[in-house]
Amino acid sequence: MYNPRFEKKAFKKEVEHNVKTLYRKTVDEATPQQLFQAVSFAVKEAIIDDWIATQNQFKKDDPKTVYYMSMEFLMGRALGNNLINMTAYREVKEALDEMGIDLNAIEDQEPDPALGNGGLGRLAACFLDSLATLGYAAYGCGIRYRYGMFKQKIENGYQVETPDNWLKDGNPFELRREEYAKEVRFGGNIRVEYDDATNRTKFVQENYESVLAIPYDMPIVGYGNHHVNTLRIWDAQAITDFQLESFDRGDYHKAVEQENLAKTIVEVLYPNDNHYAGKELRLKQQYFFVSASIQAAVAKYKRTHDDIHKLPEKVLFQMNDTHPTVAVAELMRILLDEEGLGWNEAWDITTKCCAYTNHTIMAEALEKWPIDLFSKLLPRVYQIIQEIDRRFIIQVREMYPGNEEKVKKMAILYNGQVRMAHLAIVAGFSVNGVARLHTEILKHQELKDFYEMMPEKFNNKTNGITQRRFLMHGNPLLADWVTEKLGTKDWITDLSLMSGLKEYADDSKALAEFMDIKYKNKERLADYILKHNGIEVDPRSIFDVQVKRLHEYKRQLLNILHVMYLYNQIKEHPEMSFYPRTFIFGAKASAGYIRAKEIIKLINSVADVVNNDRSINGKLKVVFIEDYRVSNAEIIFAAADVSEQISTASKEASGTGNMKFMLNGAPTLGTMDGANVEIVEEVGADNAFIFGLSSEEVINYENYGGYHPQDIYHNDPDIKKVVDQLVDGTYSHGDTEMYRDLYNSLLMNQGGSKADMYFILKDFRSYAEAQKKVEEAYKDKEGWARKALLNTACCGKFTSDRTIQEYVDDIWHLDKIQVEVDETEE
Ligand code: Z15
Repeated sequence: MYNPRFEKKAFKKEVEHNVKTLYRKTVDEATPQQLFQAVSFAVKEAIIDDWIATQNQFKKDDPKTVYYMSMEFLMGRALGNNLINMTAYREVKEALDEMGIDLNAIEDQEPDPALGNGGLGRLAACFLDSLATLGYAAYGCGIRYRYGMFKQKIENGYQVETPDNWLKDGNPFELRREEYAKEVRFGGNIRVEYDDATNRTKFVQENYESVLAIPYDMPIVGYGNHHVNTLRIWDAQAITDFQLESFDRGDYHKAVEQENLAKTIVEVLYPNDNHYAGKELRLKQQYFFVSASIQAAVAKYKRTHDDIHKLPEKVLFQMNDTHPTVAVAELMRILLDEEGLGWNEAWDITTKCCAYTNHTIMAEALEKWPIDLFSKLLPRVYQIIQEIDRRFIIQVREMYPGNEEKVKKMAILYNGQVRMAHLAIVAGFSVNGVARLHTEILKHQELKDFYEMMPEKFNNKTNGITQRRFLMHGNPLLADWVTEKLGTKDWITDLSLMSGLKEYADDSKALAEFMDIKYKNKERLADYILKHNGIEVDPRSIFDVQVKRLHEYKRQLLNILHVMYLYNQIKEHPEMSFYPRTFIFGAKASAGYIRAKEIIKLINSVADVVNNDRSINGKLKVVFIEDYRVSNAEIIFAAADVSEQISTASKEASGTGNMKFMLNGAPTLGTMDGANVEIVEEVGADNAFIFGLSSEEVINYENYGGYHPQDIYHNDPDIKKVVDQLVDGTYSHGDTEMYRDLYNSLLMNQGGSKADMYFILKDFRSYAEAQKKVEEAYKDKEGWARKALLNTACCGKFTSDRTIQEYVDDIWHLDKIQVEVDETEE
């Protein structure tokens, strides 16, 4: 792709100009942050041209557009990614080199926009990248949190959260678009009026509070196609700035309240992943961005179309989990109350515009809002949900006469709660899971009743990741090697071509090159760890990595208990052969998730003991990487030898980290859970290390009991020893209480939860055996290289380009766009 703005001379001039006008400085005088800003504005110049061209193309072609509604977009840094997708990374790097500026250092100045927690938010970001690259019209719709995911510090082994003020220096890529502001209303009451003129009942919201939603647009650059989509994130502003003075005294108080509402609503991202906390402010956030986004989408449609009934031909709302599900009722409200449609017409439109993705079966993640809270905050929306529920229940009764059990199980409103998943399923035309196994579990367990009643709605879309960020940007050495071996760059937009690497699986020279690149990436990570943790790790050791949110079902505890077991083994049998291993962890725990935080502390305590024990000759190292986030993830995936994907089978809906490791040549050590199943299918069982209970076995134990962790504890002395070490002071300077809760969680039923509910002890032996196999396999250098290479070669399925194409073909039915630009050269 040619872009004259990236010609070295022009680009340098632009950067100099920006430093001058922004900061009254020369390039030599500017700080690294100022240079980052100046470079970013130069890149933005080029992006804006394409952005305008794309919007013009939309006007011409009038394509169907997907609105990807998500509380989270975990974008990661924009500068490097934008340069890559503009195919200008190399030129710009060289131009900056000539100015004495190191692009890598400049990139490091950019804060990670961390507007997400984990997999769900990062998936949304990968999807936007693929949508633009494939040339589809798409908006990401979300919230411009003032504070994103907290920054994690480790102090004395404990996680400490500090605020992430990511906007402090300004965000060079965003555009504030005041002219598209929308009003969003909360609370008050609904007055019912009869309008004689139209013969209709009108519903008027009164005594409400409102805020002004102001959109900020961020460009989403497609790879090499001049296509630039938009991530639209909403800021909140009080509507009453002026009213503070002009309102009559009586409303002063309300004006202040509205100020506060505006301030608090977008203040901070809730740091829960896979967990519903039921906070009122969270529901406010949901309705805030959903209402603004839907108003904007309908308004945009109406600017060029006059028949609202045809909305579904041009507009699709994809709901990323239940978080934005209030969208279905909001769209109904707009169609009924503002467009004046009747119920049936409005329902017909809504059910053709809305689709829902389910990302979890974890019970504690299900959103069930208390009706009193919900109806007070969103009185009109609640009325509409009541009517949706009433009509749905009639249908259920028709289909299952006399079966009131069904009604109870399936109702949207039940037991004083609004069940958001049921609302999404009833009002959407599509329900999809995120990996084959997950979708099967939805159909046959969690959402069985709905699947039986409306099987046509259910479909699977196995997740994917973008190779542009996680190979091209994160692992340039391997990216170049792949291009050289395949003799083409086309894998950048067609990852299935990676299978061409299979022909090198038995080519010693290629295998050596592959592992040499891995080694260099391990050195890069070792430098990072030394700089950030002060721990020296040996890049010749096996880098065994588990990076993801800290959650009990993901079983970081199993991993660290196994490290404790290995340490015991080495101590007990000093002569035993043992291949040096570095266990690397990275994980944030939700601020209120006490047990997760205990696990972080345990990992750090084990690290302290093991890393400082001279007697084991550095055979074992444990590293907890602080503040795991998109930017350091890119470095970590590139350097991994082993990908730990060890969730309790059935619990991880898909996982996407697993795919990033695979892409970078790290075999999976994992359970048959989520997308691991499909990874093994692609790469072959010989090139993965699978262990543990199957999802069926887990579900059977959960339904019928029969698992007694105490038996394992008493019968397996090695297991007993590590479990006891939680409470004998080994890792706590003699404190026997520090890890008592973890100990209890493994052996005792507690309140609602069963002893070892994630089957850690049950899977321990088979995990240890799989780990032993990893070690044996790694000792065979070429054998390992072959496995590693085949993982990269077989990852084609897991590109988000494939996932998005499936969404387009089966659910969205979007039209492809070809952005026309005049390329003066070429
Ligand atoms: C989240 O990150 C995921 C699911 C959720 O319901 C919430 Cl609230 C957050 C994750 C899944 O745990 C993970 O398995 C999946 O790969 C990811 O969403 C994207 O689908």
